Amino acid sequence: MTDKNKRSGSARIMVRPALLLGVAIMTSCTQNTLQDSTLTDTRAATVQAPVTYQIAETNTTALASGRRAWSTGRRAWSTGRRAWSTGDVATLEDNQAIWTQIHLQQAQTLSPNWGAGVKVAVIDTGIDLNHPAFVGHLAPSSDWKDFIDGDTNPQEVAGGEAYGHGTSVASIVMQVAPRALILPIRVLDSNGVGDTSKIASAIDWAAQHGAKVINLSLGTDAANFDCAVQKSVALAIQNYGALMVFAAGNTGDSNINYPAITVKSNPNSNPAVKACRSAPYNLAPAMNAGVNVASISVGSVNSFDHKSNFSSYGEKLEMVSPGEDIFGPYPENSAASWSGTSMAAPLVSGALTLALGEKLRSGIKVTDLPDILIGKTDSVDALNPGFAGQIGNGRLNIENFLKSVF
Ligand SMILES: [Ca+2]
Ligand SMILES: [Ca+2]
Repeated sequence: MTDKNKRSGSARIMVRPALLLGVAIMTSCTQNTLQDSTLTDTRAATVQAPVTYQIAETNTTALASGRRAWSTGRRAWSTGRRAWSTGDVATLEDNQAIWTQIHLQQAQTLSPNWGAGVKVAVIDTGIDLNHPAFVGHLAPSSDWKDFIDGDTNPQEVAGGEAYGHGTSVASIVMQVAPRALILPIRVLDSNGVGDTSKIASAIDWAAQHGAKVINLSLGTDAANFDCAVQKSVALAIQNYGALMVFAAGNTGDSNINYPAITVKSNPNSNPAVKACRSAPYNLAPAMNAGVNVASISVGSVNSFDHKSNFSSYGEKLEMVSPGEDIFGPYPENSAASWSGTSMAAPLVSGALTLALGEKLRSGIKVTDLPDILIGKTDSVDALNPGFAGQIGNGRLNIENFLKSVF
């Protein structure tokens, strides 16, 4: 691990969620000697019992499939240090190597509005609404939603290994685009488990409440393709002009998760999508036409541009972004770093948000942004000889992206 970890005297908590449906989560936790009495993450270290995902049997119709999805991040370590007494979140120096890697400083100079006023939906475990890091950074509370509890308070709930996941994801968007308005929507419980019918509803909600970027750091096995989610994605794009960013998944193999697996090529050629044309979805081909264009799938690399061991990959992956040891707020006024394609995706969401906060060059439409962003990545194939052609067009370079759209 990093020097930073040693310096902090942190608990190092390795969480390795299984990523196949019906397979138990195996968590492997190692804990260093605690030197910081403010550590607030001891609960996570106690989550060691295997949790079995089960397909819900009660709802067998496709509309309420009961299929489960899960978050794709894993906590690498958490410092337990207290931070953010100021009520603001800066672009944290702890992540400086990553900022250099993705040219963030130059990008933020190019986009002085820093994403001001752009709503970014974080469809996740909720966030810690009380964390001072989010003060002044959230969409109005009338936009908030919790599809797990069925209420309007998407506060993260302690007790599972995914506790803090949404807080991390939201903060990564904010660190790239500090004036974005985060719209928190809770669809995963504290174990990072959710139901795709809720995820479909969450996408609808996000679009209807003005989210221009929708981040989904979650996914399910590609075999669990879901017409309800597919239709929600299509409608968010076609009817509301939203852009979508999907984490590729942490399988470490070529099994890219759904929905990420669907967004590189025209979905109308996908047999699973064709099945959504009939009732009750009636997902017409025209509705699908722009889904791939307005969506991005994101895998993970480390700070040396080597593919992360955990990152899913394959010919259908569009790009990669740093996703290891990304530092940010953790619930209860604390801080942590996380690793996962869950962390790679919100860097891309933040990049889109920076673009949306500015006037685009004449002739460039919002729906052009994702493919321009993908096209302006830096190829890292040469650094990943075993994965050439399997890790998308390259690694995020926000400066090059923004230079092409302003
Ligand atoms: Ca709630
Ligand atoms: Ca795409």
